[in-house]
Amino acid sequence: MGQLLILHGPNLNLLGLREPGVYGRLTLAEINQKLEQAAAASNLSLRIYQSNHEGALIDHIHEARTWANGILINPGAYTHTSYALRDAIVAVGLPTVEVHLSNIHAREPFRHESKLAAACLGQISGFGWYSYILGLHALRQHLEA
Ligand code: CA2
Repeated sequence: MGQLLILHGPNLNLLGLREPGVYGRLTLAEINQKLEQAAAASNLSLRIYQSNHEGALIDHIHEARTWANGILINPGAYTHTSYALRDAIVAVGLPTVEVHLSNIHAREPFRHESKLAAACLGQISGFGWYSYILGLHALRQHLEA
């Protein structure tokens, strides 16, 4: 049994409503439902949050120190800018996987760099909603090993 923090960053609350060609047709609630199904099958429990605010995301990472075994995060555009999120991940020391719906390396040059990736176990990018499921399994495997 493990407990994971699932964090969705800015604008991901709009999933399914706009830009389905880039981010897919599923809403955030539908992605969360798929995560819950995958977690139940793997004997994991999840606490899931979305925020459009960098500080709120950092607060969730800090709190995770007291209860979580790992973190799965889609930092949205903060991926490319936030040294503060990277520092928070390093500070709590929890195994963290970075996920993206789109393949950030095949998009605009500013999306090719992640400020967080080096602080994470790894990065999964480009598989749509399934990136989250791959990330969850990667964390589970890490926790079991
Ligand atoms: O591909 C991803 O998961 C991203 O993290 C999504 C971010 C983007 O800034 C990253 O470079 C890659 C953007 C999320 C925006 O979500 C929207 C959803 C619906 C409509 C518009 C934006």
